[in-house]
Amino acid sequence: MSEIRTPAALEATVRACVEGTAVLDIHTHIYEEAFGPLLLRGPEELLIYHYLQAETNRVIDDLTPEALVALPKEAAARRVWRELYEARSPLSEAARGVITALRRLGVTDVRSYEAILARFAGLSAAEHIDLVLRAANVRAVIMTNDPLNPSEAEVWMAGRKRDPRFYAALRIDPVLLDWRATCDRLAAAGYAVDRDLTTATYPEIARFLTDWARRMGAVYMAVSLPNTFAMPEDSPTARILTHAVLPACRELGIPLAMMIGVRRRVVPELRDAGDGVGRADLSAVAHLCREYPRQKFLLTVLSRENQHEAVVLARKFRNLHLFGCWWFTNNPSIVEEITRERLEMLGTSFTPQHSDARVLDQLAYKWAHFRPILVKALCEKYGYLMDEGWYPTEEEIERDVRLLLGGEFERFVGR
Ligand code: FIX
Ligand code: ZN
Repeated sequence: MSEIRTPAALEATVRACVEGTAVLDIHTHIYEEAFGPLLLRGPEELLIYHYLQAETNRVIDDLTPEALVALPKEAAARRVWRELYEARSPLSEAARGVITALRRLGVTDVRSYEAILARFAGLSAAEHIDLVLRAANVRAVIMTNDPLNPSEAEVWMAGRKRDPRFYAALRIDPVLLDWRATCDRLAAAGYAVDRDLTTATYPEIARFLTDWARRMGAVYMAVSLPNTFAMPEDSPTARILTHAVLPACRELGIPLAMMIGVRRRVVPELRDAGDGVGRADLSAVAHLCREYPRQKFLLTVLSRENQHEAVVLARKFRNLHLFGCWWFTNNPSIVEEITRERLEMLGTSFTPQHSDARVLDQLAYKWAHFRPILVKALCEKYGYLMDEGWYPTEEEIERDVRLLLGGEFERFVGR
């Protein structure tokens, strides 16, 4: 176990460990092969990512937002390419990401649209998954699974062979946030539920959740919550959370992941590209962690203004695990700030990033963009220790990086 004594050796070791450690990506929207067309992949899907639709919408005036998002895939991708890659340089994080992904996946001429399409033509889903996971050095991903999506439910009910690199997470937004509409769907599926949330309805909602979580082998339940989320409160969301979701999580022994701070459909015509952000009141999270000490919670927050408060909360509660730089915070300048802040207050006891990939190929850029930021942040922190005569070994750095890239999450969830 040789100690690292110089800044150059530290840099080289941290870089090798961060690049060489295979990641467990704990929140994505991609699917394993068995889900067929639900798995989005390839250059056209990369280009029509809703982050890029939002950026294209800003620079055109011949199409309304509705018309832009309604373009067929091929035309939409070409239009994004023309506006964001030909009429101007792809400097934004999402636009740059497409170039990084294409390069890492073997496109040699990233200026040629035809060469880009040709690189992926004829690739099977299985080959594509192998290529991307290898290029991104991702060992496994956690999907986002919605049993109320009929195309998804059909695959689960068919019980096809599972890919061990893909884990499930049960997404429960419709149950918590749109009870009136969801009630009818649960009733149609054979659960004795009532729109008025009678006492007998909660165990039936919990039964729906436990049935699906077991069918999927869900690692956690997850919900994206608006910035107005409040607990305790007399609202359908708070009541269902208290009387159905938490009992179901308790029975299953799994965490609840809360992603807080989205303002859905600020510009509804833009669909996903029209969602925004708002500052949340995290006393709701403090309430839950305190009232349910044996329930584990995963937390990520969307507003930059909530990040520091979230880290302080995580210091208080061992049943709270912070993860990822979500969506509008997944920009290098903000990721660096948040990662340093978390290392400074939590050491290694958090998961600094997830990809949120909606398109398989995005794994290649999301992780390629994150790793150098982690290297920089870690070198700073080990460097401070070395200044005072604490010299880390390669094995210690490897261990710490493993914790940050999935190991600490696995410890937290007990897997
Ligand atoms: O709610 C979520 O899981 C969000 O990550 C998505 O809905 C969002 O549209 C997204 O893709 C963010 O990266
Ligand atoms: Zn997401």
